[in-house]
Amino acid sequence: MTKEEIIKPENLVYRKPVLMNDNSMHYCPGCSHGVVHKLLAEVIEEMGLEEKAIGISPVGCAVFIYNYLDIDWQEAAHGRAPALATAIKRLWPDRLVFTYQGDGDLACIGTAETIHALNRGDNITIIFINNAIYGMTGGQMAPTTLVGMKTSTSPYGREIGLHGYPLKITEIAAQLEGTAYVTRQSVQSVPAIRKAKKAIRKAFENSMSGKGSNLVEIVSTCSSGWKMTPDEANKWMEQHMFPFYPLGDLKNIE
Ligand SMILES: Cc1ncc(C[n+]2csc(CCOP(=O)(O)OP(=O)(O)O)c2C)c(N)n1
Ligand code: SF4
Repeated sequence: MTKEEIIKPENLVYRKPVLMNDNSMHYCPGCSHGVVHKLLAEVIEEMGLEEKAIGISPVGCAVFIYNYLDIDWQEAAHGRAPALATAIKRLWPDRLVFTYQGDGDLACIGTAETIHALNRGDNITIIFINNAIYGMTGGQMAPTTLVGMKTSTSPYGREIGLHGYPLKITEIAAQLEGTAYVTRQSVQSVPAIRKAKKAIRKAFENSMSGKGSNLVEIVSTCSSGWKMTPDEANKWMEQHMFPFYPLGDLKNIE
């Protein structure tokens, strides 16, 4: 009897996406990165784009994303992923080209690349993981760090007078002529994960049909950097991140 015959479709509750290989992920327990990786794999498979997807991997905790999803990847220097995505999409217009970036990568080191790539309206998607700090390097303050939030470089909390205001780069992206779809999602619960998956699918469909550039922000947790348990981090995110970074579509050009 084959595996397919043993696992009858009516009995199947969950199947790991084929694009996700068996390598153990290096993320901390409760980290949002792994959930988003799974959604990317599911959407790419469901769209039948396994052979057409090219991801640009970030510098940050998700630097090894290419070890987990079996699609084509190109590594970019810190912050430069959107510029690289532009080049790749122009060379291969029939490919699904997306970047995967943290907030330090996208909203600080690569602010210029992010804004100009989105404003050019190239048919790319940016997946933006906003955990409000620099996770990989030890939880330093990022442009997205909330006012009053303690980090390793703002031990008394972010102060507006000293550090300025948190940057809502997704709101800026929604103002740009080149963007087609700009949305902010999260992955801390089953309903949230379903919505995030739909958002990624829409962005990828736009990228393939030539509607313009797309930004999907995922408000995320960094349990290690925030020094919380995974459960505490999810609750903290809901209480503190969501009021400042409200979820939902900011722009959707049909
Ligand atoms: C130009 C440059 N500046 C700084 C670094 C060091 N660096 C590597 S990862 C990282 C933080 C990444 O944070 P983020 O993009 O928010 O991703 P996360 O780790 O939180 O997922 C930094 C500052 C670098 N590699 N290159
Ligand atoms: S340090 Fe933060 S972002 Fe990095 S793997 Fe751990 S929880 Fe995830």
